[in-house]
Amino acid sequence: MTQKILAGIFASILVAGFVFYPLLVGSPQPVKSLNTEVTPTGVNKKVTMIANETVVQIAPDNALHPGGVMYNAYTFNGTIPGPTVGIDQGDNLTITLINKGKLIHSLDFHAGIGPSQVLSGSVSPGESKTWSLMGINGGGFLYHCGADGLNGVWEHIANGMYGTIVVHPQNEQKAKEFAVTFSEIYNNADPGVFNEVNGTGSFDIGKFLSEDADLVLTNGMAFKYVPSVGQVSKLELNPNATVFKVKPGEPTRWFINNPGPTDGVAFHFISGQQDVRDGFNAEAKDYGVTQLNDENWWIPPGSTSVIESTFPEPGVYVAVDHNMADVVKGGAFAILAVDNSTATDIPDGAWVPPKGSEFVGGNQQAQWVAEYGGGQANQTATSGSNQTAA
Ligand SMILES: [Cu+2]
Repeated sequence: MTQKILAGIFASILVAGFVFYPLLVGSPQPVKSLNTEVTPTGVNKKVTMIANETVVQIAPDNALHPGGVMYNAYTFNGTIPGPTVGIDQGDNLTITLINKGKLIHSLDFHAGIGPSQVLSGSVSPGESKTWSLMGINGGGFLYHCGADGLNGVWEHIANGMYGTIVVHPQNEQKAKEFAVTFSEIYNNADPGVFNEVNGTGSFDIGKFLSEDADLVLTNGMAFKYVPSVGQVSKLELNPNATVFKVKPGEPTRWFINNPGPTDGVAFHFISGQQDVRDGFNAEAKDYGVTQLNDENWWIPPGSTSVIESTFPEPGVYVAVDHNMADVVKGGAFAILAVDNSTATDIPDGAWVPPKGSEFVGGNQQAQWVAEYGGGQANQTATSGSNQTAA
């Protein structure tokens, strides 16, 4: 009997040894998760995200919204959306979340796997948190505030706390890249689409629960990239709009992010078709091939789709959320295919830190243009470790 007990104890120690072996000797290399095995690149990029409550303009002054629309937003780094973060497959990303606001905020990075990598946990006003995640699977992913342990997460997302993180896969093909986030606003100061808004608004939970959005933003503003509609009878939508520019026939890649908070995006290029590159390929080194030559791709809330396309003829193309109510609310952007487009003519808010570069995101777009304005923007730049963006 004693021998059986002793044998049982030894067997338990042996099993425990196997179970805890990785903890005792450190993580084995390469890193495996789900269907992907990736060898770490050794590159450690750093990004700082500052959470705050900020008034921002979310619609231009036009006939639909006389005087424009101001809103009591919640933001990362002062803008809706927060900065687009870019890393390569196998890179380590160290994130510091600093809470300069009056409310509890947090972060949830869909690019990671496991709570220790994905979630910051609640960060109180005046406090900060630093943690790391590894980019195992390539793709575009949403990040967003999770409020205080999900308590109020709907309001923090509805108020603007989200952004895109791109994990460039190992075998990613070169293309001109853009990030565009479609999102809804539920504004208690907005009496309706065609009425003047009564001052600076805030989150309207009644409109939110009945899915009655006032605006659809593209990178933080309705009609941000749409100067006007109408060929014969013209309606000015945004005199300050910049449009996307591409060369005719040039490969382009679009990270279309939909944080919601509740509505999907029926994404379509007018006069174009698109390849949907969601997921990951069998070798786990490139984007998947979900649909080729697709006309319209449904992006549910909480998701980023990777869309590739070329625009063969010179001229104007328009990307829309093909739900027409969402077009009225601002969910569209214009693309001009023109020979004099350059590699660095990326509109405000749409820049993606390129693969193999030292850039992480944040406020680095001007620095990137200064370094690569000669047309080398999508070429591989110097890789390094400990790259930082605020
Ligand atoms: Cu928050």
